[in-house]
Amino acid sequence: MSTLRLILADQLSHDLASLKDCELDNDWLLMVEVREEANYVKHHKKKIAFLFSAMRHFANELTGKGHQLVYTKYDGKDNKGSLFGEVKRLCEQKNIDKIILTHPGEYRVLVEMQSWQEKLNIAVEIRQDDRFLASLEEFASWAQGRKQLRMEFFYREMRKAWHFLMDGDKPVGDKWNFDSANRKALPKEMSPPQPTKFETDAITQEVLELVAKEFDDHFGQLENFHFAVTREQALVVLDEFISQRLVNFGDYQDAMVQGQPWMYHSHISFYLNCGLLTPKEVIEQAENAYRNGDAPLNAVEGFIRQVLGWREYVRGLYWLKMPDYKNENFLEATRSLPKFFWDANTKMNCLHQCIKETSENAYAHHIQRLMILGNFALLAGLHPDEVNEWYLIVYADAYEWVEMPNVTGMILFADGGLLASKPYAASGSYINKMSNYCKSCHYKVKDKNGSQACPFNYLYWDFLDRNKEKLGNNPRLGMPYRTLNKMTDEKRQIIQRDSQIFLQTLDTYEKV
Ligand code: FAD
Ligand code: DLZ
Ligand code: SF4
Repeated sequence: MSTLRLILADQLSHDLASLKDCELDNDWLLMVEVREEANYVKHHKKKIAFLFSAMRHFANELTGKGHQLVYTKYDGKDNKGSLFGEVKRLCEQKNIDKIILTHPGEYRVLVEMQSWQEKLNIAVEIRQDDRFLASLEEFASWAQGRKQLRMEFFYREMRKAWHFLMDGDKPVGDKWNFDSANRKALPKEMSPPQPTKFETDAITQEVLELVAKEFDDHFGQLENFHFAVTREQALVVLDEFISQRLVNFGDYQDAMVQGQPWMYHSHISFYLNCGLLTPKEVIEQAENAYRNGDAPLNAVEGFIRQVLGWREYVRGLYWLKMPDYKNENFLEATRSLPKFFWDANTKMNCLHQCIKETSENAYAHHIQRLMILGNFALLAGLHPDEVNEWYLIVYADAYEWVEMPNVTGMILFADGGLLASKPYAASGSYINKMSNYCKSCHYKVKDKNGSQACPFNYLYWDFLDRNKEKLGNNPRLGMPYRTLNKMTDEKRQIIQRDSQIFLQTLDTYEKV
């Protein structure tokens, strides 16, 4: 009798919970490329290529360590097309009396796994995913009894619990948060370094050909694939971030520059989320850079907050609130996703640039996802289901546990303020301050109304006006609502008229 241990595409870690206590000669490891997972949303071509290549490399490492492993390729002749189908097939072929799994990253996969014991009549053990720094129980106990689940307070607890960036029981620098120093636009003379790129090897080449053939109708470009596909390569990306970019990460964290999709960000979310890097090692390296005098505190604290704070927090929130979280739509948004989210064919230059780069790279940095794409989705009242699906498709780091709280909670305020204390809504002047997109735009960022005016300008006020009943009492929106209330009726009507014309044109799929 032996044990089957299934390893999912985002579980590529040698010290994975379900690999602990594995008996080399007795147990069977299973990794599968399946139609169900690759098509339940039509993932970006680069995302599929990245995961399949990283899976194949990881499988080779495991067999190199002496494991017995069955690997099902996507175009394998007997591929059953689903996780369950492949697990069942192996159970029938080998003498399996137990299945060991690591907790998956998506609720639908967990529900599926929980049905296997009964369906197969074989014992199934689902182990906690201990690659995260907060267990689901720890998050739930932090959340219990709190009216508001603010990330900032969770993050402080995590700093203390793990003793990251602490001097005794005090935060280094005597402050928990250095965000106020992290909102600079990029000076013209500065040019961020190129991202770390890798040549494709024979394994990746084979996967690229497979993806070109099988996923031709999926979003995004496959050309210029340069992601890391092994832990060794992912460590190089991390090293280069720490030595070349971290120093400027804080200052320019919110900056956007046309033609610079990578900026001073780390580009490690792909690797953290699929298991090639661990959050602990990433945080330790960043802290060491500060302690060695190689990076300033605002950069290091800002970076650690993303990984130790936001990343752990959104995971805890997702599992605490699922499955209801999926149906949240506090602002009752109903509009369909505009076609330009797929083809970048819009006269709004900020959106055009961010969608084009997303298509090319399966990546956009945080402030593009939040303040350009997300801000537009919020102001235009796009339906949470469609926005969630789009974000899950287009980014190579997207799994529901991290994508959904960022979309439903952070950008759409669809959870009514569970995650964010106010909607991240902004007019064109914010975008103009933090980027150079407006300089080459068809629309005029300084114009507030009329056919030439930046649509973000009137949509911003129209959004507040439309949602006054639900947002008017939010203490953090006091200022804009006071300004709105002081506007003349005529001004408000002009805002409404411009917004209606714009949104109706959007609905007809005409170019805006
Ligand atoms: P950096 O800017 O260098 O940040 C360092 C790390 O911090 C990231 O690698 C990531 O692991 C973590 N991090 C930063 N912000 C967040 C956050 N808000 N939530 C969780 N982790 C965070 N991140 C994903 O990993 N997958 C997603 O599907 C995803 N969808 C998003 C959707 C929206 C609408 C928004 C606003 C943000 C989303 N993010 C997502 C968070 C963030 O944008 C990405 O983690 C980041 O852009 C990845 O690039 P980077 O590795 O260069 O990050
Ligand atoms: C995203 C994805 C894709 C594209 N393909 C596979 C696959 O073929 N096999 C697999 O095990 N996982 C895949 N995944 C990831 C899953 O859909 C799912 O998001 C995570 O495993 C949840 O933890
Ligand atoms: Fe975007 Fe408005 Fe600036 Fe154009 S003018 S780039 S639409 S913010």
